[in-house]
Amino acid sequence: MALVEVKVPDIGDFDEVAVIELLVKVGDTVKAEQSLITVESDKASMEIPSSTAGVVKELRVKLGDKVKQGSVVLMVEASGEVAAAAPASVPAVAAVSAPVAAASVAVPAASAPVASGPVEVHIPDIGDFKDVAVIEIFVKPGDAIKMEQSLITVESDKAAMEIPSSAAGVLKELKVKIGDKVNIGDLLAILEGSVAAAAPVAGAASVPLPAPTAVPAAAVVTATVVAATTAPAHNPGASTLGLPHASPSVRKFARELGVPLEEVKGNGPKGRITQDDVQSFTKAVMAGATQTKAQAAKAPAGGDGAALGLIPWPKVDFAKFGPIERKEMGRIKKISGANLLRNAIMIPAVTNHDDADITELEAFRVSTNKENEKSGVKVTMLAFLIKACVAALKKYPEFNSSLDGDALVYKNYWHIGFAADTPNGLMVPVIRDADKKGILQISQEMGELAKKARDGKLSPAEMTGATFTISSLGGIGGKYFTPIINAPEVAILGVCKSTHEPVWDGKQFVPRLMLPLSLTWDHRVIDGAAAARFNAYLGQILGDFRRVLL
Ligand code: CAO
Repeated sequence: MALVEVKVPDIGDFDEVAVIELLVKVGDTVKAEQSLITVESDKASMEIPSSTAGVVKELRVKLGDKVKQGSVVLMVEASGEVAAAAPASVPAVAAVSAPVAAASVAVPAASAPVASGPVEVHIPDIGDFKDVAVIEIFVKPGDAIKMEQSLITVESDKAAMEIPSSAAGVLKELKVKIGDKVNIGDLLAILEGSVAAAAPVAGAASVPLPAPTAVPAAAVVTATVVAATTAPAHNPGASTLGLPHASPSVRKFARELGVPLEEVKGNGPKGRITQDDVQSFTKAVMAGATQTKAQAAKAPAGGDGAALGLIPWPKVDFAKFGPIERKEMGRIKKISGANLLRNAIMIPAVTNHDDADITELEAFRVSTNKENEKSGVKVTMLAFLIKACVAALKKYPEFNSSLDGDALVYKNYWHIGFAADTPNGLMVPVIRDADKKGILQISQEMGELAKKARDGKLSPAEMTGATFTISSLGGIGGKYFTPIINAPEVAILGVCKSTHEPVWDGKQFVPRLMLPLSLTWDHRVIDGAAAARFNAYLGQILGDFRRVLL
């Protein structure tokens, strides 16, 4: 059986296009017309199909390579079957429809006469496609349009392509809207102003479509053949390649920013990824609110320190010193570990320790629980702490803020997160609008959320949006600790077990129930004096809870 070179066909006006996907590998059996690679210009994505059936023996291109007409894509040991519409004499290739369209929308030569006044821009020859949907509009009336500037994206179930303007000028009127179906020759837009046009102008000049003869004959012949295999990447209904659903310009934009498009959620029609989606994703990554998969893979919970220029993490063969057992960490531990590491490294955090006298408050709590025994709702110190923190956050609003670049975002809501110890690791459910809730309601919600956390049933909504977090180890023990801030919050309160201590009342030592408080704060936002005041105020409230009402 003969070895056949499969080459890039006539792809119209495109000189060099980048290989963005390899759809086959060595050893694969391919059919005639099966797509082999996807190439992309800034105006269209297209697949290069095989003109022959057989077994792939060698790949001659790799991702990122630039190819053009005649470049050898791969070597196939042919089994005899060839693409139906590709005559044996034609190179073993087939052009795709997108380049046909692109070729056909080529703008007139620069030497074309210059016109002024209204100029119609029509949908050019878009190959064999009929009734293609307008899925994206890049311009609006009043915009200054350059020659060749993309005006809209159209999409069939096989390909997506941008339609460039064949003239320059100010956009007076756009004749299509999202969802419209368009065909060759349809009026797309009316421009006004100084225009380089290919046609003599008389009144409302019409910029003619490039003559069909401008399209390479071979491309016209093969377009039909390939229509069936072009760019399912842009077909949201049947994305057989699994490529993200986005227009070529959005792909290019994402590539320039290094954004992995497959990780971006599309908010456009039919889930298409828009430029805004790429921008939002980039912002979220930069703000640390999300990670790309590659970042997550590079930053295991333990971190390797390489990114900080540190010496490598010590690699020790523990088995040398005794029997060991290795267990993979759970998903939650890995995620929280990576977040804690980032927060510990990125935030210039300081911790202030203080004690609050909760003698009376504890007596009140115990009596409340006795009175409410039958209600089934148990009030713990944490519920009072949440309420007390809300009062302190209202008095010192920067503790309820977040950093956004050089600005502080003050939140006029008070959602309090509380760290919950669960079999899967640390989770932080959130009591929303704690300022509007009483102690009993907070206690009840806390009980429910803590149970959900332990059962692994918290929804994302129940774990997000906190403005401040409390981590209480009071039920377990300890004296003080240094909690890590739950970014993008700017402070966190750590609470340990209350104990009776001798306190000097001015005349004598008296036994008082003292609650150890540890407030960690972001020194970029808060200074030491403010932190000391926050703790002191919190202590006053816990010492006399009537202050919450003031
Ligand atoms: N001082 C003394 N006793 C305290 C106390 C305090 N500060 N806080 C709670 N207690 C007591 C409670 O009154 C209760 O006593 P009784 O059983 O006698 O009534 C007991 O400790 C257990 O309380 P709890 O822990 O069940 O309830 P809670 O409201 O205090 O806490 C929750 C709920 C979900 C926060 C807690 O169960 C938990 O998971 N804590 C761990 C949080 C954590 O891991 N933080 C560390 C994060 S940094 O790694």
